[in-house]
Amino acid sequence: MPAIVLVGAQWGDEGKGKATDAMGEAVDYVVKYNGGNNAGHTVVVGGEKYALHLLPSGILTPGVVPVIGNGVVVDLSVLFEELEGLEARGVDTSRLLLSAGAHLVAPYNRTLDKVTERFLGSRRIGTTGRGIGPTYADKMSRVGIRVQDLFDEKILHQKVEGALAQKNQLLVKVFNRRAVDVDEVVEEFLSYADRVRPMVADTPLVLGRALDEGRTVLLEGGQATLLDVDHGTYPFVTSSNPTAGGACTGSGIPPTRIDRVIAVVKAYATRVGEGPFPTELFDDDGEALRRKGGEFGTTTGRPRRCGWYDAPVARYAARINGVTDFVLTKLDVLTGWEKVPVCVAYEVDGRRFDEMPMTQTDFHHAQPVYELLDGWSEDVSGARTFEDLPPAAQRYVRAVEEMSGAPISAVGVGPDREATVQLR
Ligand code: 2SA
Ligand code: GDP
Ligand code: MG
Repeated sequence: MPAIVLVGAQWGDEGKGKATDAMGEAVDYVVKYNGGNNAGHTVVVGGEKYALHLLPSGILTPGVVPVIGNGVVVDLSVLFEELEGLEARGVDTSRLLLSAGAHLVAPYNRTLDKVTERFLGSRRIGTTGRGIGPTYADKMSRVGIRVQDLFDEKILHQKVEGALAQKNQLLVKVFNRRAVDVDEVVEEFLSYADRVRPMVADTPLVLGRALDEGRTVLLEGGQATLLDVDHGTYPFVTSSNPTAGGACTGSGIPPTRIDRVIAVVKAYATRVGEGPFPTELFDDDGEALRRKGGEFGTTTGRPRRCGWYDAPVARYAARINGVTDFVLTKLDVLTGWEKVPVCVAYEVDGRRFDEMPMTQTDFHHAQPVYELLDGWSEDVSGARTFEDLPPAAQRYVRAVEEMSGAPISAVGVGPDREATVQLR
């Protein structure tokens, strides 16, 4: 039975949290498979606003089993802070499962993230400063600490010692910081062990069995396609695989079990942090999109860079992820423009590119080629069927669908769970 992947098509903050939450009772398990508390999902339920960072959005739906997969990096202090915050608001968090294979964000990796960014100066990535990059680097270098290590003090000590052998040299000699004490780190990790124990599970086994029993599993991507370490705008990316392939490695669910890949795409584009963004606006239109769309980071509060819809980016996401359908979000934010530009191709030093250029250098120099679509002035936030939308908004939806390489199955017209137009 079905495993469904849900990914971001652009640079993140497309509204994946709302889209996951909206699937609600139709799913039995919601699995976060990449990233950590660099993610930020704002979900509005009945006027109540929830900001989630590390927990899967499915935690808000009664009956759903939320799962933190092996591909996630977990900051335990944030995990418990977030759980306590939800419990205080009456959310039942007792069903949460945590993969024994997930990696832990060590305190020294938070420090390294911040000092490395400062060290890079103008070449910085604009990370969230949550230690995500250094923790994935440790995983790949085979000096990472995993959830299961919390239950073997001897191994934990050995691993922390191993990880710090090189890092302390770096911290002291390059970054002019004091060395980190192995025992202090081990003690901090161990202080969480008893609370973590009941939620730890062999999640690939649990999910495999759930699929065998006919349950529906939703694999929820953090960040987005163009922030993917392999397929994004490297090096201005996060250090994991938010794309559909990452859903398999980050959860233990094989590709043959995936039936549907939904990509969430905003009706315009935004980006946080550094890196190329061809349709970025530096004028009043950009400011208006930011204000009307509330485009500020859920995790760090940073203002998001804003620009027009980029169809080559959407087509790229459709191809890389094998998208079966798009959820188009925030159409309501576009109300009020007489004409809405949509990027249909790029021009790079006099050459036209209909698809994403192969090299970063070309993408950095890409100038958008715009088509102007008719705008609308009516408030669309009350629309619940396609026919409720004004004709120009209908044409906008159909035009971007035509350009983006997969059908649109739903359109978001407001932050609330109900503010959605179902198309199929
Ligand atoms: P990191 O911290 O190593 O993952 O940063 C690397 C790049 O990835 C970007 N990134 C994000 N972009 C958009 N949204 C993200 N989550 C938060 C949100 C962001 C926030 O939902 O609003 O609150 O600032 C996210 N997480 C990582 C990041 O900007 C770097 O470009
Ligand atoms: P995510 O990281 O992809 O989950 O997205 P975020 O939650 O970081 O950012 C999306 C923001 O847009 C949140 O504040 C949502 O409440 C809001 N949102 C989602 N869908 C819509 C929509 O259709 N219209 C409007 N106006 N806001 C939306
Ligand atoms: Mg977000």
